[in-house]
Amino acid sequence: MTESFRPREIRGTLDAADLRIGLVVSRFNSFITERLLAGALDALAGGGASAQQTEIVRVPGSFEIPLAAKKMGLARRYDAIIAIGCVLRGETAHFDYVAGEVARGVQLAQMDTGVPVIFCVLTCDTLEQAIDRAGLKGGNKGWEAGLAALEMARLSRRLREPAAAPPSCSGLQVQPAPVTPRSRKRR
Ligand code: INI
Repeated sequence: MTESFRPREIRGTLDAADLRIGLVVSRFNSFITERLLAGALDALAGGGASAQQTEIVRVPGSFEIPLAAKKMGLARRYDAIIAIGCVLRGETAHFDYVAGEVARGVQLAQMDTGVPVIFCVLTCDTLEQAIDRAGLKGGNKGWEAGLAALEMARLSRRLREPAAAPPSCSGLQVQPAPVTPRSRKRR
């Protein structure tokens, strides 16, 4: 590849100015989810977000996260949404159903609404693993989610700008097809 081949890169920044961020937080395993929430808020505040730009929606358990996230996305109130939950493996297959459905549902929520939904749902075998990821040895996944939310919110805004189109397309204007009597739908 030649030195001169430097395509334009489009990235999101971590600047929270004028972004609106929603968080949907599961009460189940709140010992963990509250720590993840604190980490996420830290990251948002670090990017310059204020409390006025941020809203928290509470749901009973992780299984309820996808519906709330989808409604939040459809409401067009937020530039990004952070989904926070913690699913711990028990003795039955319940874990697999809840963990699988929340992951699938969160992905569907962002694909259906076009609003980034950051996946901050821990799926752990033990409480110790969850504690490690909620601020102990493994850092705080909530903080990582906060950064991801800012970056995806900014990136989404940039990708909506006309300037994000490749230069070769910049002069291209798509004309709507002329409406003729033949193209009109017959009733
Ligand atoms: N919800 C969780 O968020 N984490 C869990 O570990 C969990 N377990 O293990 O049961 C859990 N269950 C509740 C579930 O998310 C729903 O709230 C409930 O089934 C009602 O729909």
